[in-house]
Amino acid sequence: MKIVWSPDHLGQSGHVELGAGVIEPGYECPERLAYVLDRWRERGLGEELAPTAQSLDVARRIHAPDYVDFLAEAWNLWTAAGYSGPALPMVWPTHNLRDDLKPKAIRALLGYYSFDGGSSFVAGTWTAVASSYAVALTAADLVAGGERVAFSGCRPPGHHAGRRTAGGYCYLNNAACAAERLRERGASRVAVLDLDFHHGNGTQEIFWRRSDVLFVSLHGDPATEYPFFLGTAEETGAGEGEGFNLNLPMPAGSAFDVWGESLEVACRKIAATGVDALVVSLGLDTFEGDPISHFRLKREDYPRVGARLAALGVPTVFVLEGGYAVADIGVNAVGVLEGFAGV
Ligand code: SP5
Ligand code: ZN
Repeated sequence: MKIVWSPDHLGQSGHVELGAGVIEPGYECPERLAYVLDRWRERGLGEELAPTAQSLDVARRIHAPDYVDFLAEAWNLWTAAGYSGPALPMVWPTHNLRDDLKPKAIRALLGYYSFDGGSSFVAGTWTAVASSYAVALTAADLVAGGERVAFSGCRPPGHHAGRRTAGGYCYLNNAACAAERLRERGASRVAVLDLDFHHGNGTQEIFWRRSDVLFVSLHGDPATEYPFFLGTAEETGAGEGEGFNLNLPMPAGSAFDVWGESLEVACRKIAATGVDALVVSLGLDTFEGDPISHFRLKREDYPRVGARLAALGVPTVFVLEGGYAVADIGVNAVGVLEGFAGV
């Protein structure tokens, strides 16, 4: 198996997030990928590749082009306005405010282009975001070129990023971009299976009206779990996309007996739909030791997940999403991959 990753992820460091009653250091930290790489090497899983140069064309189709331009410029606009320290949004165009009024001030644009205070900007954010995107597209290219499977060591993650909004530590939606690349390289239908603890609201939004990309997500019930405002079972897609969105929310506290059954439902949906390629949004925040999430998967469950996914028999791109029990993320991510490979 091949892993694609870039040292440019290190630019996303020193950022902060707005939590419940606190602004605190980002849970989504550089050590996360270091632990994955350590474990990858320890287990001798295979070759490490740098991403190939990627234009932003796919990002500009998946996202609003002006949003992509904003991500690239946000830090420069912030410092040019005289601010220092991480750039956090503070006003959002929600409910009965107008979301078609595009303000000029950077302190307002941050809210125009986000849905929460989880995705702040520091000097190296854009470099890291662009590298994370290139990592996912490079892995998709490997699979489009005939590899059975490839792993994208993405940082920052992507599945909360919508067409025009950052949030939940995400900026560009790496998994959605990988799916789009697989489509462009000849797959007639692709599934994105989101295994992160949190609902992949961004990916759902992006493919909501599309029948060529099936979105299936296992996650904590939005009644009590982030991102709260999307992810119920009755959301099934619209227009052409009706029937191509499947949400499988589960109560906080769910362990593998419950979660594994949802995985089975998800896999049957994917098999019944018939897809030429699979993108797995691989969050490891389903782990029992995760500090911000509330499922109870154990270390020994992860290889079983990988084995079940391999049984679908579809070329697969894994994309790293969440997972904040930093010292365990490597063992758990590599556990999925080893289960997939049948090691
Ligand atoms: C990619 C991904 O997994 N994003 C998750 C975003 C979750 N954002 C809300 C987290 C709130 C953390 N506050 C916890 C405080 C405990 N001290
Ligand atoms: Zn998550």
